Amino acid sequence: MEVSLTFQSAPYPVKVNGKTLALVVVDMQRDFLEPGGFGESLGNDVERLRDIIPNISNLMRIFRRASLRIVHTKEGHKPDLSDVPKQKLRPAKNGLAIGDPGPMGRLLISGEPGNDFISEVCPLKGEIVITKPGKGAFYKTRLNEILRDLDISTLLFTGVTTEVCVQTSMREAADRGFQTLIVNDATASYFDEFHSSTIDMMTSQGGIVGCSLTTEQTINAFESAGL
Ligand code: TIU
Repeated sequence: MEVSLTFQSAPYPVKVNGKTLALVVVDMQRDFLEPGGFGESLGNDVERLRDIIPNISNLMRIFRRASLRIVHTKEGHKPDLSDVPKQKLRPAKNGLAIGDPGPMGRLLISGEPGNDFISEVCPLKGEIVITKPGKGAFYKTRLNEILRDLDISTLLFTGVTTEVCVQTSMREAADRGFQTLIVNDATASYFDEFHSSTIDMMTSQGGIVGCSLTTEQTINAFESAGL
C-alpha cells in the first residue's frame, strides 16, 4: 500500500511516499554515550547525550510499526588499526587514543563491548547496520548502493553527535541526491551551541542541506497518514 507522509518541517514541508523513507540512527553506541568509552576519553560529559534516547526509541517504534526501514550506523575501526588515518590516532589530552584499552574494551574498535549499540536503541534482526571508519555514513561503506537498491530517497537523521557524525552524514546524503531531514530533538551534541548552530546552518538559505523538525512533528505526520 502506498502511504503519503507530510512532514511539517522547516524551512519547507516535505511530502514523501512512505516506502521511499528511512530513519537513520547515527552512532548510538556505548563508546559515545557511556562512561569509559571513546567520547569520554576525548574529555566530554557523555551524560549530555542521553536525553534523546526516548525520542529515538519512539521514532524507531513508529517506523517498525509502519514496516518502514531503519538504518543504524556505528563508528568503529579494525582491531589492527589499518583503517585509522594517522591524524585520527593522535592521543587526546589525557593520553588515550583509538585502540587503547578501557573499561568497555579497546576504544572505538569494532567488536569490543564499548563499540556496540546502547541497549535502549539496538537494531532488530533484518534492519540495516552500517559499520563505518569515518564520521560520515557514506564514506567507505555501501550505504548509497543499499539505499538505491531499496528505492529510498528521503532520510530522516537522528543520533550523535549533531555536528560531527550526524552533520557529516547528512551533508554526504544531500550531495548524493537524498532529501534530508534532521530530527532536532533526537540528535545531541556534547556542546549545546554546536547542536543549535548545526541545525541553523544546514537549514539556512532555504534548506541548503536539508530540513529540520521535531520528534512530535514526525509522529504527527505518521498519525495524520493513519500509520
Ligand atoms: N567526538 C564527537 O563529537 N563525535 C564523534 O567522534 N563521532 C560521532 O559523532 N559519532
